[in-house]
Amino acid sequence: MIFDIDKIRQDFPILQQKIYNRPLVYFDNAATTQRPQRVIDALTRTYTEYYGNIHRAAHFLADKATEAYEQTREMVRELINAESREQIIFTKGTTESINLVAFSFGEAFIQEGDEIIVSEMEHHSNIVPWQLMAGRKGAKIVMLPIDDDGRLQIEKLESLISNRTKLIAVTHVSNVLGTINPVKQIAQIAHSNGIRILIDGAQAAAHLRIDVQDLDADFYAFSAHKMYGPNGVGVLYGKKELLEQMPPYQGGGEMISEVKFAGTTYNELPYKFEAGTPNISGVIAFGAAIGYLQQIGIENAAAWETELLNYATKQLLTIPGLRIYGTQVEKSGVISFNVEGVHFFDLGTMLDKFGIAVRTGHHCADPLMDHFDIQGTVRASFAFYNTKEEIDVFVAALKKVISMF
Ligand code: 7TS
Repeated sequence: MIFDIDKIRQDFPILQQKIYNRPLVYFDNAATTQRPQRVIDALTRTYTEYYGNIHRAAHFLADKATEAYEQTREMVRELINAESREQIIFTKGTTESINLVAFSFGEAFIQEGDEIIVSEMEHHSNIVPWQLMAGRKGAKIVMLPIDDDGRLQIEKLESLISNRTKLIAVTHVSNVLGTINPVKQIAQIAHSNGIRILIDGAQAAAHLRIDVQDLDADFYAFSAHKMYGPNGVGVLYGKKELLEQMPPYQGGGEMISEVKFAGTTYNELPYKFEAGTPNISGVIAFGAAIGYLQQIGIENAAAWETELLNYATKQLLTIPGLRIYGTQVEKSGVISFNVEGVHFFDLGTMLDKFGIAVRTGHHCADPLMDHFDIQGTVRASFAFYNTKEEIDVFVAALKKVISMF
């Protein structure tokens, strides 16, 4: 045991509950994690002590809220080792971060006939925004395939790159397979060909130490709600020279410098991309989540999650007819599987009756499902607050459910 798991679990009030009179086993952390009391307190404290609209008013509450909001920006900068706070843009989540880039980068840099490379294992939110942009600009999406182990075929990348390729969009960690992609190497290939890279960090930010400068990411996107923070808050990191050249994604308050009917000038970074009143309390509470995660230690969390992954994988593989999708060594704590003769949806529904929360379905990754010629899987995904005892309960329940079919 790397840290005191009983003590850690006490920090998460929701984990203390019983579901259908059984202790909750929460294995849906890839969809969204749960929040420690500290984050819930930060939300309440914001609303009870220093809530006001940020950046605009000359009064005490607004000043305090602005200070706390900007403090989170600095914490995010430090967390991912960005050069400057101007490169940290708050959005409502990974989805909005990617849509922002697809729109604004598309407007600034994509011409008719240009190409974007997108991997076969992407979540829909790293596919559809590019398709929308491609439709607007007359650009083309080129797919980077995976093999049957759930590995990106990066040896094919060079051959997919043409003189029209402008950007590679790839996930750091697959939400279905758990595969940790060699994004630093992909960035090197991209840059040696004069191409930009967007990394979808939704499944990485809570489980890997991210260093955007070391990765040499042009864009990096992630969500607070998958990092023990509030929902409705996300981050886009971007290289300054790109963000400066990109037009605003949305128009409104805060993103302007001066508005005249004859023409408007835009605010400086990062505010150019933060139109309107943002999720003030959410961003402030995200700061509390980052503080908590730093205290646990991302490396400690990852080591424990890997132990859980290995423990669960070993047990699951003893079940006849069970197939795991995604068998890479470089893998995060996500296990997607099917059991021969039992529909994934039935498995998920029955596991719920044992108080076990897993996700079933296509996991917003239809092209990946097509690769394996399946409609969906059962997915168990772990966080540092999960235990081996919970895995024992899960495996025993799974065996019981399978025997019922
Ligand atoms: N990218 C990846 C790799 C994801 O796993 C998700 C959400 C997103 C993007 C979108 O993030 P959002 O915060 O903007 O919604 N993934 C999942 C999942 O696997 N189950 O529910 C949501």
